[in-house]
Amino acid sequence: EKAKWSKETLAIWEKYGCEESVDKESFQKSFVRHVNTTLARSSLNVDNFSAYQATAHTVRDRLIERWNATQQAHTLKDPKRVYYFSLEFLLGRSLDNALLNLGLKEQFGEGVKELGFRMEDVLEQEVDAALGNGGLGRLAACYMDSLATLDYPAWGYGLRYTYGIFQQRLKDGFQMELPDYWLNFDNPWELPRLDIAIEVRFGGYVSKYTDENGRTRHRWEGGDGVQAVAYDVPIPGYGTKNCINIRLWSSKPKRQFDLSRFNAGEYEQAVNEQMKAENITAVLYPNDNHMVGKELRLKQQFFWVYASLADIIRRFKKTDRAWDQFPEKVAIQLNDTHPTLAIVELQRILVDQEGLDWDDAWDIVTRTFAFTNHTVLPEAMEKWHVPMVEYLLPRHMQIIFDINLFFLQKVEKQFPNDRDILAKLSIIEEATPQSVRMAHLAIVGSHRVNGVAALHSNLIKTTIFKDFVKFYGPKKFENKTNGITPRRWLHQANPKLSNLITEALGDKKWLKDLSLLKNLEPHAKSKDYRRRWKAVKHSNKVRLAEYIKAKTGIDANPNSLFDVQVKRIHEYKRQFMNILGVIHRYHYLKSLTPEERRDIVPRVVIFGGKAAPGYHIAKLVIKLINSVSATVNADESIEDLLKVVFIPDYNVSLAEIIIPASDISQHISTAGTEASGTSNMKFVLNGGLILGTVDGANIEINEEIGDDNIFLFGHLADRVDDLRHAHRYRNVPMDPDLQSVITSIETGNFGDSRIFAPLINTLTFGKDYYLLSDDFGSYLDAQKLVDEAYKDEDEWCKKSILCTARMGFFSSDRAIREYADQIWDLKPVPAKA
Ligand code: CR6
Repeated sequence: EKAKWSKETLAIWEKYGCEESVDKESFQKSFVRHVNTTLARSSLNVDNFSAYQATAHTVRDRLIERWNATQQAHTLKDPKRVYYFSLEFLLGRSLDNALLNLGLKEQFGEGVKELGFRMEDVLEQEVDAALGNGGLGRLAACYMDSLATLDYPAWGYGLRYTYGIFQQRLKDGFQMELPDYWLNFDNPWELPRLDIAIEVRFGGYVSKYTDENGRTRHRWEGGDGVQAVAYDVPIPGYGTKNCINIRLWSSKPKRQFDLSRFNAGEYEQAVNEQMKAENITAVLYPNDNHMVGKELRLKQQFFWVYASLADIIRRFKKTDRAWDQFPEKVAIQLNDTHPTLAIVELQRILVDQEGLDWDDAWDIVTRTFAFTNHTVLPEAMEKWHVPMVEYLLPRHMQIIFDINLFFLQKVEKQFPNDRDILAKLSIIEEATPQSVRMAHLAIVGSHRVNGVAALHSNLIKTTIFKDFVKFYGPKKFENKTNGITPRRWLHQANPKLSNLITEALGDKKWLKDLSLLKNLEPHAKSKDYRRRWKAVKHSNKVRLAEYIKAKTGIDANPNSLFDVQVKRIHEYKRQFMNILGVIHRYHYLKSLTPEERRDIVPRVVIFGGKAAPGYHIAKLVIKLINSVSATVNADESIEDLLKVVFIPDYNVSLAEIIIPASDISQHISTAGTEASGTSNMKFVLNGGLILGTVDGANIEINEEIGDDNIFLFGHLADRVDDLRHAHRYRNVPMDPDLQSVITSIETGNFGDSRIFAPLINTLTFGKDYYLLSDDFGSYLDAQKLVDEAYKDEDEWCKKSILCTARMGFFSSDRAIREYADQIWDLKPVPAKA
C-alpha cells in the first residue's frame, strides 16, 4: 500500500506517526484530552473513577503503539511462533502492571498528583480481569508476562467471558456467589477487532464422496453457525518494547435475528438464536480441579479451538509455504486438556479441507502440539460422552475413532495379544455410554507431555500415564517446574521490598534475571539490613491489618505472627486440617495459666479462597472457619493471642496485599495431590516462610532454600496408597488430638454442630481419604517449631532474607526459556531496541 502513496501523502503519515511521549507533561495533556473527549466530561467533573479511566486510556495509547510495532516486526520477520491455548487467563488488574513494565510509574504518578489525584486511589478503581479459577489461569498470565519480557513471538488464545469467576460474599458465615459482571464499564485493556469474525459450526452431518483421484473423502456439512469475534489484550514486556497479544473470542449470533419470524410477529423466538449464540462465552465454569460434563462447556472448548486454529492457519497461509513446514512456524501448547479438540480439528482441516493423506496430516499435527498436564486427581480428568460429541461434532467424533484405531494398531504391534494394555491406553473408555478420555487424546496427538513440578512429573509417569511410558518410552514425558513473574509478584505487589533489594544489589537487573537475588545472601548478616527488612514486612502487615479491619471489622495486631492459607477451598488442600489445628490451639491457650501465657507467640490465622458453587463439603469448610472465627475472636480471655480471619472474595489484587504481609503460609495438601502450587513460590519470594507437606513445588523450594528455612511435615507421597488402604479395610483409630477437636465441635462449641456433620463424616464414614488423621500429629509438631522459631525475631528475619535470595529458580522467565528451548524450538525476536 505504502508504495502507491505520493511523497506528500507519505510525509503526512510520517509527520504524525511519531511516538507518543512518555514524560509528565505529555501524560497530563493526554489525560485531560481523554477526560474531555473519550469520557466526554468537563474538567470540573472528574472523580477517582474517571481519573482511572483517563489514566488507563493514556497508558493504553502507549501500549497500542508497542503492540503495533511488535506485531509488525513479527509479521515482517515471520519467525516461528508459539500459541498458548488456555481456557483461563487470570490477569487481575492491568494499570499498575503496565505502568511498571513500561517504566512510566514515576512520571505518570507525578503527573496525576499535580492534577489533583493520588495514584494509589486511581489504581484502586480498576476491577480485576478474573477469567480464571486459580493456579492454572494465573500461571497462564505469568507465562504471558515472561513471553513478552523475553521477546518471544507468542500469542495467547482464550475466551472473553462476559462473567468471570463469581464474587464471593459471606452471609452468616456461608459463602454466597454473585455474578462477576466485569464489563459493566468500558474495558480499556482490550482492543475489539470486530472485523475479525470467524464462523463456528455445531451439529450437522458428514457426507462421503469420491474425489478426482478416486479417494474416499469426508465433508462436514449443515449444522448451526455462530460467530467468534476477536478481542485483543496487549501484554507488555518489562524492560523491552515488545508487547504481545492475547486474543480472546466472544460469541455473537451469525445473523442479527430470524427475519421471517420477526416479520411474523414472533419476536421472542426471533431473538432466540441470538441469545443461544451469546450464551457460549457468557460465563467461566467455576470449578477448579473438577470436571463437570456440561454440553455448554464442550461447546466453549470447540468454539475456542475452532476459531483459534482458523486464525493461525490464515496467518500461516499468508506466506506461501508447504504444509509440512507448519510445525516449523507454529507451536501450540495445550494448557491442560481443555483445548485437546484442537488436535482433532487440525487433522480435520488437513485431511478433509486441504486434501492431505491421513499419515502426512497426522505427522504435522503431532509435531505441532505439546501438552501440559496439571493434575493427577481422578475427578479432574476430562471425559466426554461419545453421544454428546457425536451430536455436536459428528465429523470430529469419526476422526477421534480413527486416531484411536491407528494408535491401538501400533500398540497391538508392540504388545501382541495384550488386551489389557489396549483397554488401558485406548482413547475411548468402554463404558455405557462410551467416553472420550481427553488426556489420552492429548498425549497421542502431542510430541511432548509435561508435568508442572518434579514430583508431579514423576508421578504422572508412574501412575496415571504409566502405560503410555511403556509404549512411547520415557522421553516423551518431561518436567517443566512452574514459575511466577517477579514483576507482578514482587516489584508491583511489594514495592518497598523491591526497593530494598534494588538498593542492596545496586540496580534493577534482578527483575529480568532473578538468579541475581543470590547476591542478597551476604546482606542477611547485616544487622541494619535486617532491621530494614523487618520494617518492610511490618508495614505490609499494617496494610493488611487495615484491609482486614475495613472488610471484616476484626482487629489483627500486626505484631502477631501472620499465618496465611489463601487458595481455592478443596478437600485435598486441607483447609479443614488447618482450622482443626486452630481449634486445638484455642483449647491449648485456654488451658494455660496467665504465667504460661506470657511465653505465647500471638497469631493471626488468615484464610481466603472460593469454593466451587456446587462443592458442598468445601462450602462447609468456609462455614466452619467463620464459626470458629466468631467464637475465638469473641472470647475475651484469649485477648490478642489468637485471631481467626476469613477474608472474603480472594482474588489476584487481594493476593497482592496478602502475600507480602505473610510471616508463614500453609501449603499442606495430602502428599501427591497438589501438582505444583504457585502461591508457595510467591510467598517465599516475598520473604515469607512456609509450612508445608512434601508435595508439589514445596519439594523444589526446599531444595533451593535449605532445610533450615522451611517447615515440612507429614507422610510422603509413596505412603498415601497404603494409608488409604488401611483406613478402608482396617479400623484405624483417629489421632487423639484430632478426636478431641472433633468432639469439641460436636459438643457445640462452634455453633449448631449438626451443620458440620457431613464435613466430620469425611473423616469417619468417608475413610479420611485425605489423611488428616495420619498427618495431624506431625502438623501440630511443625506448628510448635514455627512458634519457637518466631520467638527469635532476628533469626527469623535472616531466614526470611535467605528465602528471597534463593528463589531465583522459580521465575517464570526460567520456566518459559525451558519451554522455548526444549519443547517449542523458539527464538526471541525483539521488536525494536
Ligand atoms: N488447580 C494444580 O492443582 C498447579 C496449577 C498450575 C492446578 C496446581 O497445583 O500449580 O494447576 N491444576 O500448574 C489444575 O488446574 C488442573 C490448579 O491450578
